[in-house]
Amino acid sequence: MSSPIQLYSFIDGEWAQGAGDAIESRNPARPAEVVAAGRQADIAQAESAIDAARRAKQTWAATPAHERGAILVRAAAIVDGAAAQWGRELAREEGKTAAEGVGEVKRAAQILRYYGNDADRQAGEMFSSPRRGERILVTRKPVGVVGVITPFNFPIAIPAWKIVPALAYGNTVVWKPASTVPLLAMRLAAALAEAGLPGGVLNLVLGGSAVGNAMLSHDGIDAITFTGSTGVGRKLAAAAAVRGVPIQAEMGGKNAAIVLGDADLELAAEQVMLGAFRSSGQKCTATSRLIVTADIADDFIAELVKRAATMNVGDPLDDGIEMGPVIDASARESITAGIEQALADGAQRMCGQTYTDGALASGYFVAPTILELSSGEPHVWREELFGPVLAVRRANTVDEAFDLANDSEFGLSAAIFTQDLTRTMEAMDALDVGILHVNSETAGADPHVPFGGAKKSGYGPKEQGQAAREFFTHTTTVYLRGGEAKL
Ligand code: UN1
Repeated sequence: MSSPIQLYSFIDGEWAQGAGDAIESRNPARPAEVVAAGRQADIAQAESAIDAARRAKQTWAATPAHERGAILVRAAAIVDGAAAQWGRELAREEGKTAAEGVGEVKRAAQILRYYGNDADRQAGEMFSSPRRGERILVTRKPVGVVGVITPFNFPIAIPAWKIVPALAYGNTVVWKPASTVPLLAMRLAAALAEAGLPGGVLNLVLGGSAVGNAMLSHDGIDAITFTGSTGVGRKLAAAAAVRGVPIQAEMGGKNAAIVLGDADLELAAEQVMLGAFRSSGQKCTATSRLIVTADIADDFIAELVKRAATMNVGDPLDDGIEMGPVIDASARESITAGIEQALADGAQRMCGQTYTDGALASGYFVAPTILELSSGEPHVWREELFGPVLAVRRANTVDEAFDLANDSEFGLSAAIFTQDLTRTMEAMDALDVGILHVNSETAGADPHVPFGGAKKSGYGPKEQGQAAREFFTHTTTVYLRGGEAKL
């Protein structure tokens, strides 16, 4: 067992020993193993990080977009080069498989490259004017200091897709990552520092909710971007509204995959498995509900149960492992309690035993679980368990399948499996979601297109692509007119 890696915050361009309580991350597959350890920042350090970001903001905003972008592209190369090592560290700290961890680090590099190259593409817009001799320009400026609060489940990709556009468009950042994944946060900050990001432009503050609250109540923060639980997101949104600070909050999902009778069932089974169980179901875009038409239901459910029951669950760093643990003991407890509640409500467990001995019992493992519901067993159908649990219902008609999919307060993503163009086009209209996949799993997101949910999955503007530019900049509309020519 290697000794724990020392943790630091990164404030005003310096690595800083925290002055607050202890912080450590543990390997969720082997909870006795400490991955990284150090001290949290205290409130005074969080405030000095905000001050540093404020001092840096004018110079960074005035730095040509080409130069800002070049730093991000350099950081992309550093992150790419470290993908094999950091991906395994990610798997060790968060619990997703090493292949997913390496893929996630490469995705962070892709995000750095995309925004590094996008920064100088478009500086605003120009319109004609109803008045002679005039043009109307819409220029874009950074909003200022952005507070970034990120979750555990994508320890480097989600921070990248918030921090990188914020920086590309000229903002400075104060970032509080989830306290379970501080090592990967340090890695991303180090890559940006090594790439030449000036001091104070990105400040990493390790800590718990006290640090988040300090950011929320500080006048120096001009905007907040958050991804995490619905409960926390709503509290942050309320607090930001009181202070008049713009907020972007990505929250829960209860995403449905719909499988129609004419679908390519081999493809559908493969994709539903990936959507439900990759990252142990810990994605806001994971497939947690399956709606299958009655004509194929018996065979399709049996096929999924066969695949889930034989999945290779274990230490994410071992070869051939398909699913690792969930993040910590409280996640395992709440997911297990959700399964018990579903069974008490009348759901039928098709697969997913409880691990009672060996490494799977001592690590935070939850077996891939499929529950068939006879009607709307309320808890498991509506609440996001954020674990490897798939709730299945049968539909007699396509319309009923669409109604069941919409039967949720969330509307992040959905998937439909069919070969029928007409049904696909109906689904595009009928399904109330921010992201719709046709014949692919409910998870996944590209940096150049909007990401975010309908209904209560999100609050405020969406992320990524042009949507990111909208959130991280504000516009000045300039009525531009000359005078009488003198020369
Ligand atoms: C993905 O589906 O690959 O927290 C990304 C989450 C989402 C990101 C999903 N904000 O899971």
